[in-house]
Amino acid sequence: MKLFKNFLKISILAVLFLTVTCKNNAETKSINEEHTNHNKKSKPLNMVFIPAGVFTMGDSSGQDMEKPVHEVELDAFYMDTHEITLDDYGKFVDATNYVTDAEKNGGSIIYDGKDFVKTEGINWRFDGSGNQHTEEEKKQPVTHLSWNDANAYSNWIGKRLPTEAEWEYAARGGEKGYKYAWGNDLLGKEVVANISDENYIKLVEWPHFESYDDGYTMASPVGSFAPNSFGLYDMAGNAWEWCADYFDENYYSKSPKKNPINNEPNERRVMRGNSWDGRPGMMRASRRTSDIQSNSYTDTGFRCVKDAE
Ligand SMILES: [Ca+2]
Ligand SMILES: [Ca+2]
Repeated sequence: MKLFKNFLKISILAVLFLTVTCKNNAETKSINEEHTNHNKKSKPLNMVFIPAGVFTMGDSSGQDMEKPVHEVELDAFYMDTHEITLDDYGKFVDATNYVTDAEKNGGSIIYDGKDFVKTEGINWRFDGSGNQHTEEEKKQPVTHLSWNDANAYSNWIGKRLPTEAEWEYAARGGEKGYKYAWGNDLLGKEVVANISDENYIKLVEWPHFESYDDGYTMASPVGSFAPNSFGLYDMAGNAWEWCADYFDENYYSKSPKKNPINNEPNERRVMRGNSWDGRPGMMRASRRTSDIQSNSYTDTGFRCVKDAE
């Protein structure tokens, strides 16, 4: 009888142990594990799954507009692994005969050898120096696009521009919430992104990162550097990326916690991620900027997102 009682005790303890262990495993499944597991199953082509989650948006050591630092909760979504390329945008224009704002509004801004100036005839088919892109450059990010042009492509392909919060959450790479797409340290000598480097200073007198050579004066083919921990490329540098929100520098003091997007109309839209024109500190995932939504520049492009079902 005593033997049976002991057996019963051990059995009950074993069941309790297994129940608690299983429960803990379920609870501790991380955002990044969820990201990896989902991506193994299914996802839209050239997109990655970004799981629902809560993250800390903004930076107390950043610009005033990056404050107050606040918690944001987002639903899951898919994000393009790469910036939209010249190849991608060419397919859209071929299919729709879409005319960009630069073509309607007197050109776009390029470096003319002395300065960055708006130049008649420049549009998405041209590089940052005003040369027509070659066939070999088709994997570079499409630029010289306004927010309107980016939004038109996104609608055509059945996706949308990311909200500013989605963009920052994705750039920070998961539960660790990195300060930069590549991690928390400013930057060492390891080449991790296309920024203003030793090549750029040869072209233009501009603050750059000394002794850092990423190999590119202006745009690089998308995905030329390591991805962040969500598998997203060029979330720091290469091309600036338009986001869906209207820009408001005070938005963080009034934004809702869940799925924020500033839909209060004004003429400016959010841009994120900086470009080949920016120094390392400017690559902070939380850093915000904006422009008039019909303006285009030599280093401004975009990528799309899609709701996860
Ligand atoms: Ca560079
Ligand atoms: Ca970028």
